[in-house]
Amino acid sequence: MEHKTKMHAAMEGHHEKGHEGNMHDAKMHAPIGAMGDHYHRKGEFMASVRFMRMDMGKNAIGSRDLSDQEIIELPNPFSMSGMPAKLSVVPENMVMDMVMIGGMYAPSDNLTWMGMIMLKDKSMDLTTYKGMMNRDQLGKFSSGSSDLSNIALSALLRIQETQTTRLHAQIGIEKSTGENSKMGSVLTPMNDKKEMIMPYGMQIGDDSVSLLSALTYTKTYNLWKIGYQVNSKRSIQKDTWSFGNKLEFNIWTQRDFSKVAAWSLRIKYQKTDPIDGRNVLISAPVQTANPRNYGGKDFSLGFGINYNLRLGSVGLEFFKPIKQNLNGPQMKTNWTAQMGYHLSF
Ligand SMILES: [Cu+2]
Repeated sequence: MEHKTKMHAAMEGHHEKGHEGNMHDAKMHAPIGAMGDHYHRKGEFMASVRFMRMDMGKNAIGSRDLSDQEIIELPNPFSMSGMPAKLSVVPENMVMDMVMIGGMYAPSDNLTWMGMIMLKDKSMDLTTYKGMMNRDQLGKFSSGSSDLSNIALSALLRIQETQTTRLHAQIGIEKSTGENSKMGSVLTPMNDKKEMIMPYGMQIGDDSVSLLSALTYTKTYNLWKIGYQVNSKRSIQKDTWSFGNKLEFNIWTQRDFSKVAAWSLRIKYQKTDPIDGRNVLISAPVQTANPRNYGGKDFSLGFGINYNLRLGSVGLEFFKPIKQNLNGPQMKTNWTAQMGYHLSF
């Protein structure tokens, strides 16, 4: 402990008042993917940056896997002139990268402000099949979008705190700032290239305002910590459509395995509604053009590590779905990874 810098000591002291024997405590922050998991002491600031990657691929309806051949037998709900009667373009895989830059400040022990800026990059590979007759594969193409996506501001309110437990609520507003009708180049089932508005899932924003709310409880048992969080994001104002409302339950446990490091295990249950509303210009013989083919329920399991540096701390977390129940034909999530850095002062 003698090597500790003044700032490091001050920061940990603030975080863990009354835990003199536990100054080097890597579990003071929840697994890196959990948001709004802690509040601060009066006068403290925290800056953080997180990177997330989500990898999706293979299609399913509910929890039943679908081949491309099964997908192109499904009806195309948009019967515009010249459009095939069946789905003809199949999403094969998608990668979403996200950067989150966050700041926290506590004007009092009972209130912490938390602000966040999110940037997203989405890319997808698709296969196009002939619209009718023998349904041969015509080719593959990719599309992508990238932008500042959301800005959020929340208040974290301390409800109850003891030597070993903390209970707090979050209430906040999130504004979607990313474009909601970006164009992309598509290989059509007529075997030509066409510029079209990309389907909902490839849009960075939905131009909506959402209400964020959460309740978090943590309890420390010496080397162990257990956390529970329920959080939701609900759209309260939208343009013509918005991404579905979300409800999430989290339970995590963390254990110190050295003076500066802790591992974590997190179980997450998430329920996402289909897209609300519609942009009539988004119509193509692809599953992602149908607002009902979004959302579902999934259970996933995450493993993570938090590590305290001399200045700040780093976290890593890897998630794998255990069970997914998807609304309509959709790509499944393969895995999600997050890494981040926190600095309090
Ligand atoms: Cu913080």
